[in-house]
Amino acid sequence: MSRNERNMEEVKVIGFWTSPYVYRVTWALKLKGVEYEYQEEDIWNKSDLLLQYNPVHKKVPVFVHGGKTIVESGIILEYIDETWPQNPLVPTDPHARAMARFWIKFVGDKMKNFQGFFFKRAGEEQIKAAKEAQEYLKILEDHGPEEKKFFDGDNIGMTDVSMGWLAFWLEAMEEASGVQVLEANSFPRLHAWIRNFKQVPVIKENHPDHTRLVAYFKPLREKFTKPATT
Ligand SMILES: N[C@@H](CCC(=O)N[C@@H](CS)C(=O)NCC(=O)O)C(=O)O
Repeated sequence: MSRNERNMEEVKVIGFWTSPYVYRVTWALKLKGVEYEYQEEDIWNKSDLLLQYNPVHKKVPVFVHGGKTIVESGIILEYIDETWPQNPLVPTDPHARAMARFWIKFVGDKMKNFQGFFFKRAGEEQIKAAKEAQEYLKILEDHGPEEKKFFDGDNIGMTDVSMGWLAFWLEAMEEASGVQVLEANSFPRLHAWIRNFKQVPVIKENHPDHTRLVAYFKPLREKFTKPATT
């Protein structure tokens, strides 16, 4: 099968509306202008289809192209960029590519450290977790774009879409928990990046609704922070 024929095959994304990992994939497809079918999954009541498509991790996103399945958002992003080379999402320079991969992995691996404060009850534990989140945010701040608009340069790229949770999800978690970690004074580069990111038409037109996200997070937080009954 030629590359052209393969590219024309049906693309499907199985996702869940609150998932920043799913948005990584749908943003990338939209930035490339690739048509796809979206199927909503309930991650709290997983379908047989999800278990069949992703038997190892049982998570979304699941990406299906021409009947072949790929899971793990970072791997899906690379596949998308290789399969549809228009509007490249990673730099061509091998070192810059390696660095982009490093940051994407860092953000994915450390998600628990960034979000810990949200899952802690008010008090010492929460203060500690908020400080930890800020230490990790500081790492991104120091690496963040100084002269360029985006992590990946002058144009939005794979690192930017992978950091997208900072722009929408973190804000909703802060509101739902009443704890602010990403203060404008301490994180000026990240705030500038968020403004630039939100102005990209594909992002502006496709993101989870803030009010709906806060309403989803509030009971979730209550569930996780409820004192254990004996
Ligand atoms: N490393 C995975 C993480 C995906 C992930 O954590 N997905 C969540 C939704 S945000 C999920 O499906 N959770 C269901 C579960 O953990 O059972 C990726 O990058 O795709």
